[in-house]
Amino acid sequence: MASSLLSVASHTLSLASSSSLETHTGKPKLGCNTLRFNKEGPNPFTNSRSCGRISMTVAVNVSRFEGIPMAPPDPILGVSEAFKADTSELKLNLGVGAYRTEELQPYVLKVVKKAENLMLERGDNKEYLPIEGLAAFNKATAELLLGADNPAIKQQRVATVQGLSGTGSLRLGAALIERYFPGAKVLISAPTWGNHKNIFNDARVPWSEYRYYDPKTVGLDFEGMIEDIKSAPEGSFVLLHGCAHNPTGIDPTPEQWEKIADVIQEKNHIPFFDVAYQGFASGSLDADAASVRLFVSRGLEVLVAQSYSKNLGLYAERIGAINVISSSPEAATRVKSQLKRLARPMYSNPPVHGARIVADIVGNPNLFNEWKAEMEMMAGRIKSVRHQLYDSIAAKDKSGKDWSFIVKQIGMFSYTGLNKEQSDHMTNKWRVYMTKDGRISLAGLSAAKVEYLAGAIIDSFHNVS
Ligand code: PGU
Repeated sequence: MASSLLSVASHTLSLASSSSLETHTGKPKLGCNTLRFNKEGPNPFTNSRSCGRISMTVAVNVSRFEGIPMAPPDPILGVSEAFKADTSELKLNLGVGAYRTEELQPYVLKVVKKAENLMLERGDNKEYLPIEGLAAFNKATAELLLGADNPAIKQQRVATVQGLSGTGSLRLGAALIERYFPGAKVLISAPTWGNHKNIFNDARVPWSEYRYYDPKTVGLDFEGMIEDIKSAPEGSFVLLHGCAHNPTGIDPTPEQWEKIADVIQEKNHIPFFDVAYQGFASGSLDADAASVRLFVSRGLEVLVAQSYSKNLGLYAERIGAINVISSSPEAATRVKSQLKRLARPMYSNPPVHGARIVADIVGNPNLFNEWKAEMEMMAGRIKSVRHQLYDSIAAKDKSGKDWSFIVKQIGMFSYTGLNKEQSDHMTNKWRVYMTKDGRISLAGLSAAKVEYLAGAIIDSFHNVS
């Protein structure tokens, strides 16, 4: 009985969806109306649907959402949920890439608090922003990325649109690719940040992977990377991590970046940079933007998604931008108009709070310097626990295994090389929460927990296969 009800229900659902398709393609609608009634008035237990000459009544004790399966937990944000649910005193969250203090508490930058106070003093309003976002933010963010005196900015070849942090900005870039480069493929590093593939899948942009990480050397598979970029169809998009590659923490050297740019240029590919860690890799905003600036200085057209989640700790404010550097100001103007057109039906216009914070900090030399000092402090703390972790593992592990990759990697993460079973063991036995690809966020580690973590890693590595 339930199954026959279900089949009627799903039939009704398919009629409903075909009618909406016909509306989309401009064909006349079938004129479906969903009514609920009986002689006494509305009946909550039946659902009568009339579609032209077809009419049926469906009992609604079977959910209309029956066909929707349970989604799996998110591989990164799901780790934070599992961590919260754990009552153990030992628990340590090294899953999400979010900065913590030595006391393992979230950190709001002092300079951010100052900017927020300024906003209150000024009595800023909450009016809608334009679709493209806050003008002062867009100017500041492009300048921070490219350098204020970059010729591309002077020649007005940069289209910048405020986005919903790094993710939303990548999504806008993906939507632009889908609409104006139909069939073009995006090349993604193997491995990469867990959400990249979702973003391009949902935007219906085909992608394939290029080799990046070599488990044998625990380093960059540079030859493989170059080969794969070379053999991709001309005019592909190449997604590159501007600095502090997530999850591996392995970046190309400046010489390797030059060679990557050579191949991309030869093949007429379009680089698409994801810059989520500017200032967080080295502590210097300029040094961390060098890869992007190199490509722009060669006159290449480049897409860049930026995020202020990490470097300003504005995770929940959802502040970032998509920049498209074009070869002419006219192209940049048209691209910007289309980015706005893509944003409007998705979320209309972006939130103002984070944009004001960034614009106020970057636009005020005192606040800007305070930010740089705080960022250096955060990057420095992460570097320090990275070295402590290496020292502790190297001292404890008598097996002769070379753990020096820990200190060669940069940024927030260490890619430990632990496999899924070993990572599960880290969580199940040691209550160390981490992603299943063996990545740990060093931003979530304190000096006090280093010894404990070192013991957990050694145990998981040697005692679980
Ligand atoms: N790009 C990369 C390479 C990232 O690592 C992240 C965040 C983003 C973009 C997007 O960050 P936004 O907050 O949208 O600006 N990665 C973190 C945060 C958790 C997540 O997966 O969103 C991480 O732990 O990998």
